[in-house]
Formats: sequence, C-alpha cells, structure tokens
Amino acid sequence: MAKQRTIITCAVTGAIHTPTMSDALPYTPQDIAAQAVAAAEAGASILHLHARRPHDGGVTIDPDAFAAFLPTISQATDAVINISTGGSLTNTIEERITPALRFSPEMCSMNMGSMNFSFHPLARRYDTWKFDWERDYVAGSDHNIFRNTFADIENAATQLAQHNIKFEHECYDVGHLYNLRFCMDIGLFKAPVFIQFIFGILGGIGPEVDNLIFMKRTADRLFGNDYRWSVLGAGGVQMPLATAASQMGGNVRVGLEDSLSISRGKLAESNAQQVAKIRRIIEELGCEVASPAEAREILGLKG
Ligand code: KMH
Ligand code: ZN
Repeated sequence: MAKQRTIITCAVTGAIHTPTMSDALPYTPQDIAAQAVAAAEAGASILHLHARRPHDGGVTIDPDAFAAFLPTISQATDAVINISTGGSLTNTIEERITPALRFSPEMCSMNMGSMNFSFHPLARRYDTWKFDWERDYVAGSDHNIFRNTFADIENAATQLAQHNIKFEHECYDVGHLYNLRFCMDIGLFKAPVFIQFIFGILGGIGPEVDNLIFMKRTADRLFGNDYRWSVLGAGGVQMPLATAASQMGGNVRVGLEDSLSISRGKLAESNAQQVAKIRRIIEELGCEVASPAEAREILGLKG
C-alpha cells in the first residue's frame, strides 16, 4: 500500500511575533526569501507568506513589500506560494486582499470568523521564559479583535473568485467549520476545500488533542469527502499537534509565524529547522512528505 503523503506548510514570518522576540524571525525581503527557500529545501511544499517593513519588522500589507521577495522565492523553488489575507488586526478586509489580488497565487488564506485574538495560556509551555505574555499578547492591544464577518468573507471570496485561488480556510474554533459549510451552501466556496484547524490562539478552541479529534469529527460530518485538512498549533503545541495530525491522516503547518521555538525553552534557529524536525518525525513514524507537485495534485491547485 502506498504510504500517506503529508503536506508540510511553512508559515515563514506572520504578523504576530516581533523581531525583538527572536533574532531568527525574518523581516527583510532578503531574509524572508532566504528562509522561505531553505524551508522548501527542507521539505515544505507550501510557503505561507506575510510581508514586513524592512526598517523595523512591522507588518505591512503593501503589495510592493510582497513584490520584494516573491520573485526570488519562485525562481529558487517549486514550492506553492500561499499569500496571507489575514494582514494585521488593524487592516480592513479590502486592504488585506490586495496582495492576493495583485499576485494571484496558487493559494491564499481565508479566515472563517471574527474573534478575540491572542495566544492561549496553554500554548505557553515552551515560551514562558522569554515573553511578557500579558503585554505582548493579551492585554496590551486595543486591536486584538480579528474581524472576519460574513460580509467580509463574502467580499473577499467574490473578489478573489476569478483568480481560481485555493483557499487555506483558517478555522480557529468549531463554529468556523459551520461558517464554512454555510458559505459553501450559499455558493461562496467550491468543494473540495482545504481547512487549517488552528489551536493555541486565545479566542479560539483550546490546544488539546481531544479538541483536534472533535474538530476532525465535526469536519467529517459537515464535509464528508469534500475536504482536505491540516493542523497549526501556535506556540508550544506546534510540534505535538502537528505530530498528532500527521498520525491521523492530516497535513501539518509549522514555521516561525506560529511558534518561535524548536523545543521546550529553546528558540528555533530558522524556519527550515522546524520543517526539518517535523519532517523527521513524520518519516520516522512511517509517512512520507509530499513534494510540491504532489501537494498540487492532492489539493487540486491551478499550478
Ligand atoms: N497566524 C495564524 C494563527 C492568515 O494569515 O490569514 C493564522 C494565519 C492567518 O496564518
Ligand atoms: Zn498567516
């Protein structure tokens, strides 16, 4: 019997962590490109990308900032480009989709509900030595509401429809699965969909394996064979939940967007180091990692 092929997505820099938290977090276009290429060489077949301001590492949704690294990545690797439409918590949906509209990548994210957005206390277990969690993630911001109303989702889906982009449907809680089912029923998204089950965000479902099983069981009921899935654990649950997902037949997402650590109390040196670690675990446990061509086939990408 053919071995299961597991797709590794690497989320290279994101919009949450700041360069003050880890020297490894890339924020110049050169560093984002170099780390993305190294992650692909280590086994990531999808690269989930945000842009940052080169002078201070702050988040930007300016398409020109994406233009500063996308060609370098595409020339150096065959990996699937997945552009974030999450932007930052202060951007409107209209602003957040401008990079995807301009570059028409094979994939982009699609966030499936509004929520409070912070890191979950249970996901701190590797990271407590380093961060002031109250300041950095929970209390310090007036902007920790992540807005993704049905109107926002419809707006984004309608504008992006003509580009034939495969969405990474970001589902942070079980209700978001029902939101996705509803949006499919009214014709906004076509089957099969690709769902990212997200754990470790305070405001979403808690980061326990029991909840992963619950999300999977609910998705099975709502989508039947009409979905593929992956797991993202933020913070210290990144590797444990990715390992569990790979053993349940799912795909995985790692990268410095989601966790700055490589193991308990130890910062990761790079995105590639996290990719190499989860690849080793997946292979040692009897599965194989999907190539970019295999990821394209599994997800039915436009190529
Ligand atoms: N930061 C992750 C928890 C997006 O870019 O649209 C989810 C994410 C969202 O990657
Ligand atoms: Zn993202």
